[in-house]
Amino acid sequence: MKLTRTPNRPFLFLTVLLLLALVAVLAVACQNQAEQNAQPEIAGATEDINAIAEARGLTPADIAAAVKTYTPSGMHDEYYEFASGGQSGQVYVIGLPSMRILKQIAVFTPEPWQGFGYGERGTLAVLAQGGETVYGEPLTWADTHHPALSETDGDYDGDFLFINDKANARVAVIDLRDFEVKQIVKNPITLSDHGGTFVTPDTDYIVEGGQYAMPLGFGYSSIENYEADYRGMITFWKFDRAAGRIDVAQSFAIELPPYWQDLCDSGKGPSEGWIFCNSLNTEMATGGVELGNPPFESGASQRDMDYLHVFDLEKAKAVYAAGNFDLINEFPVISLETATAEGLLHFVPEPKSPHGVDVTPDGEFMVVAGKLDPHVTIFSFDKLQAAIAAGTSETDTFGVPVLDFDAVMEAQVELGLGPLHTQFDDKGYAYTSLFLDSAVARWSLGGSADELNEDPPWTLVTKTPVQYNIGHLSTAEGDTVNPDGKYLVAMNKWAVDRFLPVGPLLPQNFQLLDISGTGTDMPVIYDMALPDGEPHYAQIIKADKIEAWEVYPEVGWDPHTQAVNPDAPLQGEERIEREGNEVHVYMTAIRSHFTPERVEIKKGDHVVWHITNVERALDATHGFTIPSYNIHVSIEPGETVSFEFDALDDGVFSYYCTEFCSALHLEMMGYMLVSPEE
Ligand code: RUQ
Ligand code: CUA
Repeated sequence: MKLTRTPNRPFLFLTVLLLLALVAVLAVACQNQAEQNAQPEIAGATEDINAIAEARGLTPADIAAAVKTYTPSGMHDEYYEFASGGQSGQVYVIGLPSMRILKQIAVFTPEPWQGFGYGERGTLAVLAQGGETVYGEPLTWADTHHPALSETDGDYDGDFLFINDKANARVAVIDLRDFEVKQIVKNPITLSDHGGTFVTPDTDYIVEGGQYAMPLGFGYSSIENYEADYRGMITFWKFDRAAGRIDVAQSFAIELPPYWQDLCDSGKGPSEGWIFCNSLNTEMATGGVELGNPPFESGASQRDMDYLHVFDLEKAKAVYAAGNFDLINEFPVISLETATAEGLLHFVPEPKSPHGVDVTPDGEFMVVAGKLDPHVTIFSFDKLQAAIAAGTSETDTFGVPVLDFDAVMEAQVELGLGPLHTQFDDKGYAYTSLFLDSAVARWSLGGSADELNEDPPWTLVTKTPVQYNIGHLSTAEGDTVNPDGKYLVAMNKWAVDRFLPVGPLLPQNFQLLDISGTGTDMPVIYDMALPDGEPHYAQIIKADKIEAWEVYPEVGWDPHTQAVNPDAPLQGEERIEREGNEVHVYMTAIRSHFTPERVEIKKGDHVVWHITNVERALDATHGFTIPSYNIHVSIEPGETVSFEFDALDDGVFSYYCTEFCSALHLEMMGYMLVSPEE
């Protein structure tokens, strides 16, 4: 056999070469032919497009929408959209205009693919930072709410993303170099939040506003003591950009009346250093319909006006720095009394059961939408300053100064039913979601933005119906001092008739609107079903602002320290070390094997296992699991992960790679042999 095979090798090689040459010649010939035929083929394709459109019942507007959004294979999107994943506790990363989902970032909830929360020490430590349930178990879900991109000079800088958990009053920090969550902080004085996260224009602070009033610090008090003992709050988390972490030791809160603080926004430009938050239930309704009280939804909607909370953050920082605060659960809280005495909190009446407050890109105006008022109300920052300087003798029940509505109000624009949130573009337009009308309203701003379009200031320009019951909307770079316009995403709460039926729980509907035009030109150009509820808010950033790593910078990288792990196993240094009944496994992964391929331990051992993916190739990720141990990790190129467990039972456990990384991926495995105790 040997003798006959050897002489045949050159012949085989020649045959293969000849075949390859033939293929190349044919390919060139085909290409030439295609180039010669280019003209007739395009004409043919146009006819086909019409035929296809007719067969599918597509209108010219549909074709235009398709052309605006279709992103051929290999072409990248223009924008990233970071959308909260609602009850999934995660964040969605979506490309615009294609609306393709690029990633789901694990934040508050275990996520199997990324191995987040499945044994890996670093991810378990991040999840544990989020605190425990009242039963002492770690929290493993969240109601992710408002993502906020970090800003420099009021513009998204693409470095970090923050998001709050409404259900448990937590805030998370995501590093956009590797799109991984690095930190979760639990609010030390309240259980749920709503008005977060919002950043100050240089990301010095991350704002977390409260929601439902309660005794601060979690204790019990009878609801009959609501006015005396229940309180709202706002927390200012200091962000340490160099460390990429919230600096809890430099953070503080302000005690607020037991109204329900709602959404907040940060001042910018002239209003930088000021924070604005809505409130509802200034009636201080406490429910108890069963006792003959009005139910919450009407009890909290009696008054025509609630209070816009206006914070002077510079003053608050000075009061905090002077140590003029109380400690609740060891967390600094500026009392309501101090806040009032120091003049760092003012109220402005706002109609009616307000929801969103949004500061215009020039920082001159604050736009408030009242759910039960068909107008948006625009307040002037200049007028606000004048009113604060003039002073007022009017106060609320708790002694907080209340400014005169007419003195601060600049304009009101009637838009329709159920206005909620407002975003902005580069043409001097504002866009407000109308929940009850199921529409997006475009209206023109006044002030310095007035010159950017032909429309008279403070007027409704057009409305585009959306499907259905829109909550938030987001425009490209819409929360910055410099919005792009171009696209708007309507985040609809109901989908009803938009998609194939999938049972009683329907997908959510993100709709993309083209807002590059003016006047009434504002079509819906894409419907995107999202298989998670309730994706709440999103921010959209230019793609070129994100500088994501392709692979980790060096082999042995620990994403939780963003540095090389000095104990990372490296190629040639793989080993198993035993100290008493503690065993350390130092393993490397590369296509297509783990080293070592056999790990022999004893029943009862405590095992600490480290794996480095020594690959430097883009996308050469390996996964790792040991059956029945509930361990799963993802090891991206350069990364080192560690996990630990007790070998509880003797037996034979085949560990293997869970990413289809190579042709011999199925062979990328090994045996953990646990021998019975001696
Ligand atoms: S708030 S849908 Cu929970 Cu963001 Cu207005
Ligand atoms: Cu590594 Cu499959």
